[in-house]
Amino acid sequence: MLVRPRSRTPHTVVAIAVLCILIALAGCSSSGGPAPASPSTSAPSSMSVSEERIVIKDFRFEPADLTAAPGAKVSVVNEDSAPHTVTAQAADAFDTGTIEGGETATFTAPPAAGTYRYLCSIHPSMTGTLTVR
Ligand SMILES: [Cu+2]
Repeated sequence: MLVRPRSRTPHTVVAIAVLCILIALAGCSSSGGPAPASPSTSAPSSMSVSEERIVIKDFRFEPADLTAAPGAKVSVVNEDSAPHTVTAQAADAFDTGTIEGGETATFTAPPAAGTYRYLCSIHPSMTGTLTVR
C-alpha cells in the first residue's frame, strides 16, 4: 500500500491564480477603442474604495488637477493611440512608466500630503497636478 493519491501540483494552483488575475484585469480594461461620451448617469459608487482616475485624451490629462487621499490608488486610462506616462517631477514620488495607447496603468499616491506636479516623460508639455490630502 505505497500508492499515495496524487495531489494537485503547485503549478496548477499558480495557473488558476494567474487566470483569475487575468480575468479581473480584462474586466477592468474592456473598453478598447474610442468610447463614446459616457451618458448622464455617473458610475454607481457602491464601493467606498478610494480610487481616483486620470484619463489621458488628446495629449491632455483629465482632470489636470486631481485630489487623492494619501496612498490612494490612481488608475490612468490612456485613450490616445500614442503612449504616455504619468511621471512625478519630484524624484521617485510616482511614475506609471509607459502606458501604451488604449492601456490602463495604476500608481499609488504618495503617503505625504502635498501638491505633486507631474508630466508625461514622452511629451513633457503635458503636465498635471496631483494634490494629496
Ligand atoms: Cu505623452
